[in-house]
Amino acid sequence: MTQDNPSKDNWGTIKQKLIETKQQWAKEKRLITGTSGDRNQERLPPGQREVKNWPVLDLGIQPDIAAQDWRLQVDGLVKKPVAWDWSKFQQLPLREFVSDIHCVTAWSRFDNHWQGVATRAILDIVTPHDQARFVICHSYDGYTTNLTLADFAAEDALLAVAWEGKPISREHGGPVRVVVPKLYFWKSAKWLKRIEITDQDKPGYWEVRGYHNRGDPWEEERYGR
Ligand SMILES: Nc1nc2c(c(=O)[nH]1)N[C@H]1C(S)=C(S)[C@@H](COP(=O)(O)O)O[C@H]1N2
Ligand SMILES: [Mo]
Repeated sequence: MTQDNPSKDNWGTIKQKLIETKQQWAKEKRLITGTSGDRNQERLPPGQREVKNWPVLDLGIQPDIAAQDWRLQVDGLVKKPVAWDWSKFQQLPLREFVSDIHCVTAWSRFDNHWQGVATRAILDIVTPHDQARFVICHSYDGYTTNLTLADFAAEDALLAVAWEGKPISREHGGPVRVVVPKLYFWKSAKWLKRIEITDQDKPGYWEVRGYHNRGDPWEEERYGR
């Protein structure tokens, strides 16, 4: 990859190359160490290295959503679908969370302090039907990612509004992004727009491009099904 500082009009091309590179990694099964880690013994999952900064990864679009235009829809197989605007969303209970980030491109970042709404609190409000098994997250940049309802409902999963005491920046997916710490970070949708609860799995942006359907870092579920 080039060390040059790309000019603004090169940005789309550069990001396209990044997407192609990541797709190529899936084909070549890059970074696979072939081991599984013990999440109770080691902090770093297999094949990962710790970084102190927080890298930005996206598809070349960083949506800029004004508070008055922002909506979050939660729908599908639920008893009470909702469409919150910013002021309604503010009324949900905020909690503090601390967790590590593990990106499939091999960087991990420890001890991120988040503030946000527990995904369980969201599910309690909308109340999924008994047939519900999957959650599809849809974002303002067109990105999607799929999770099982159980993974989405993990006790440490949240819709984050703040990181290290400050509102989530636009580049990191603000105003609201998902954080599911137990899975690779591509499962954590930035610029969240819609949470679809379904009985059918729908592989998302990276999942249809060779990335693993579940993405557990400790099992090194980087690629494949
Ligand atoms: N909406 C959206 N969410 C996304 C992505 C994206 O391109 N669009 N990229 C994913 C990937 S591959 C990663 S590693 C993380 C990166 O989040 P960060 O830029 O805050 O580090 O967001 C995930 N969520
Ligand atoms: Mo990623």
